[in-house]
Amino acid sequence: MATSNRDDSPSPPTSSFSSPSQQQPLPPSARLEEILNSDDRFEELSDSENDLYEDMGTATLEEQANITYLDKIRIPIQDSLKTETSETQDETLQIVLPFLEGNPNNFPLNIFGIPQLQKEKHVAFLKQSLGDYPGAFAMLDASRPWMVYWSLQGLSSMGYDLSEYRDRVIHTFSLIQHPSGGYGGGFGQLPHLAATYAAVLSIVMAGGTSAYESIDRKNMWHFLGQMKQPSGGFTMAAAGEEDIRGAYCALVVLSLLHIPLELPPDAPARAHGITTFTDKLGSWISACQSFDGGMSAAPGNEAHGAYAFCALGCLSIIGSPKRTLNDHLDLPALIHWLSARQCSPEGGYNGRTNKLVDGCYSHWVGGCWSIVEAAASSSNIWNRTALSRYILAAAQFKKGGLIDKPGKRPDAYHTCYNLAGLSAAQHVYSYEDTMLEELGGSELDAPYYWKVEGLYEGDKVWEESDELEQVHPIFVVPFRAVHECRRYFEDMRRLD
Ligand code: FPP
Ligand code: K
Ligand code: ZN
Repeated sequence: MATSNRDDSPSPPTSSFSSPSQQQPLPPSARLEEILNSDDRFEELSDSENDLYEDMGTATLEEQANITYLDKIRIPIQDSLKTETSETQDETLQIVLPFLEGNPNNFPLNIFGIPQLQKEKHVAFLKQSLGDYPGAFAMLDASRPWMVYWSLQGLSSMGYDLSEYRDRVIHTFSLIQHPSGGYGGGFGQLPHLAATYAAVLSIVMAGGTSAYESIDRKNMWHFLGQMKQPSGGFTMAAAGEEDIRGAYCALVVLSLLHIPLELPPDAPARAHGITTFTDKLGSWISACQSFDGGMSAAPGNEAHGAYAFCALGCLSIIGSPKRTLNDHLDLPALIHWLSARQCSPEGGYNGRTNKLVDGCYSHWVGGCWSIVEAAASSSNIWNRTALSRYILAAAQFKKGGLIDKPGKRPDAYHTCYNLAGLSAAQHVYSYEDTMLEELGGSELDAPYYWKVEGLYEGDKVWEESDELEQVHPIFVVPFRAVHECRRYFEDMRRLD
């Protein structure tokens, strides 16, 4: 693979296959070298050969030739019906394959012949993303807490010490904490659960007494009380949409800050017989499971991988995953749906049925597996190797930062969630049900019984220098930050 340095552009040759007579059973690396050094790969199939493969409704010869050097990844059988969806998928494959076959970015390769994780470049990219933005970014003003969270989490996953950012984090979020509780996107903006989630996680990553004390927990309790709905779910903002992001974001904040489960007296849901934050929550999440096994934003909507993570994260805060996932979900159906999100031969995940691979789903879908494995009897039910290969080979931007797919620009969001997915692939976590039974089981303490088993020891495509830090499976920040925060608030009964 080291010899692959064809050209710098992400556009692939119009056709890259070898004729049937050349398909000798060579080891993948030798075979790849042969193909890359030969002009035959640009040869067209004869019309009759093409027709033959099209009539069969299976992978074309071209696709089958690619199989040879995409070791262990198989191309699924395709039907011959052409639609906008199938054509976009075909185009995407043509864009992605050269990055899996070769090394168009000319990155240094690891011992597996895969591009090394460009940590220095990604650190530089994220540090820059914490700086100033030109005017064209004004529309992202309400997402400022997110940009802080993605950047800090990405940096910490690469082992970068965040202490230089502590004072800035405290100052920034003190200004955008709303006087009535929760956080908005910026000074003067109304509180919103997504901004509040990103703000709290950023403060938790910064860590320390002054960071924790900057949060007004009593007002937070009131704000969250306003979001709780008679259905059992949560809205994202006052009179805003009720969806599963709200349920996950609210439970993350309630658990980390150890806020009482009892709703504040002024919570509107009380008029409907709801008295705690967890009332009817499990059954509301149940209703978000769609006919195909996936999870949707709200009952009746299309399933999406990002919502699957929110659902599993939320259920894992209200109790042990083994209990809550099996009580409230058709788990085999969800596992089936999640498995179908891993694209072949790309190796990365898409977010929903018949859509395209995208690096951010490395976390939204890839991050579901630790939780699922804690609840199901099976383990090793996802392909960590293929996902890591997509991230390292296709989702690193040449100049730093990570991306959706080749040809796209990097941003802090895709950088954070590609890295979270790679970390999830590299580490094995388990859940300590017996510890929870002995020591806890109340006040949303379920997410504090995760244990690190160690590094994944199966088929690897990463070496030591490509390894990332452990990331908490539920809170998506470092373990240490999670435990220090909850310890700080553990014995605080009073809210003021
Ligand atoms: C579709 O976008 C994306 C969605 C419907 C959901 C996005 C939500 C999240 C990524 C995160 C939610 C989580 C929290 C914690 C707030 P698209 O149509 O552009 O992408 P697609 O084609 O890949 O589906
Ligand atoms: K997308
Ligand atoms: Zn994306």
